[in-house]
Amino acid sequence: MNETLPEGTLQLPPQWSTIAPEVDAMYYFIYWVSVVFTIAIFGAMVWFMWKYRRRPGVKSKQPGHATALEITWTFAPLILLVILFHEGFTGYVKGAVAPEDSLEVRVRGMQWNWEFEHRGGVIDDLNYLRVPVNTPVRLVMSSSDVLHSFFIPTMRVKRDVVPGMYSTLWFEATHRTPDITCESDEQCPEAMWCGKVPPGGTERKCSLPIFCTEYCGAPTGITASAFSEGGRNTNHSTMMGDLAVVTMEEYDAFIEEGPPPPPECESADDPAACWGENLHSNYCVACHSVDGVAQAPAPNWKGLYGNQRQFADGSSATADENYIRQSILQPQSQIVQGYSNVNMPPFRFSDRQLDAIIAYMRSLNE
Ligand code: HEC
Ligand SMILES: [Cu+2]
Repeated sequence: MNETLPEGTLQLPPQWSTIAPEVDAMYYFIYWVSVVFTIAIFGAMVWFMWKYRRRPGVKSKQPGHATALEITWTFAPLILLVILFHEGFTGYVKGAVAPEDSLEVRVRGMQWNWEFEHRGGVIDDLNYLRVPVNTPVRLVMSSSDVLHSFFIPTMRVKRDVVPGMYSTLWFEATHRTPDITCESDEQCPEAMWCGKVPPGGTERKCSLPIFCTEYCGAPTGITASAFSEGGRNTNHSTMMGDLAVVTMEEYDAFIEEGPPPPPECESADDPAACWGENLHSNYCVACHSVDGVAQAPAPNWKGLYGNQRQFADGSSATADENYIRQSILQPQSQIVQGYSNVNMPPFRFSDRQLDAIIAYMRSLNE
């Protein structure tokens, strides 16, 4: 991809979204109105100070009434304010209401990470958002704990993420982010930084920054210096994310395949089982043990694969691959006997991830 990237101005970062030119036009309009009025008002003040300065022998006269002048200075600003309101309001509505055909991505803010969930329940690596280029994307955002605020400067979007309610915003990216590996921010194009290693990758890449602009709490004893060592998201001021704009084909491939396996599993003896172990420790360890002993609050995984299962409704089945898939995707379809009082949440994984979990379960039997 050799397309030229947008450039910023002295005051504003490059325009990466379709709405950015309008936002900036509004900004500059208000800016220049302020500049002109500041100069006019201060100029008039200084000029009057000089013109009507105190002089010996000159007595001040009572000012008379100037109807034309009074009407002018009442209505001229009024018209200006009406224009400003109209422009601001239509712009706001446009930014608030996503186009019908928008692609939807769920965003969850939590202390101190962003989690992104895509079509089909595919959850990407924490703090990593990928969106297709030239496609309106609607973010449906919620918070698991406190008030956060989602901000992408280059897209000109920002909205509070409030506990107990959904908030939304949308944008359409106009350029694909170039593939540049990096070690420091200076190696990246304007307004990009050297982001984290993309899921499944091995090297850091330039990305567009995502910020949380709400003061969403800070643990004691952790400093922002962790940030400079590449370790982000250790407290409020480092609650950041990386945005990658990809092509529609790349995006679809990602949804199809799901997130790639962790790179450290590539060299493992059994890469699938390694990935499955990784998933277990991320999503399942709270309930499922793998030591063959603990049976609460959920069945132990050791010895599970290939075993005969008894269900609460009296039926039974062999724990083969199909059964395990079904148990993960629709846990309530067959409840294991003795476990009717704990509800396993439904998980949505890609086929590759499900295979990895099954491979891990099998490896536990060896
Ligand atoms: C909140 C606790 C909880 C979590 C988290 C959880 N499970 Fe479960 N799981 C259960 C319970 C309880 C059962 C038994 C009842 C049932 O069959 O639904 C169960 C049953 C299963 C079974 C069938 C086991 C058998 O003995 O036949 C499989 C397979 C399974 N879980 C896989 C997973 C995977 C994979 C994950 C992580 C991605 C996971 N579970 C996360 C609670 C949990
Ligand atoms: Cu936050």
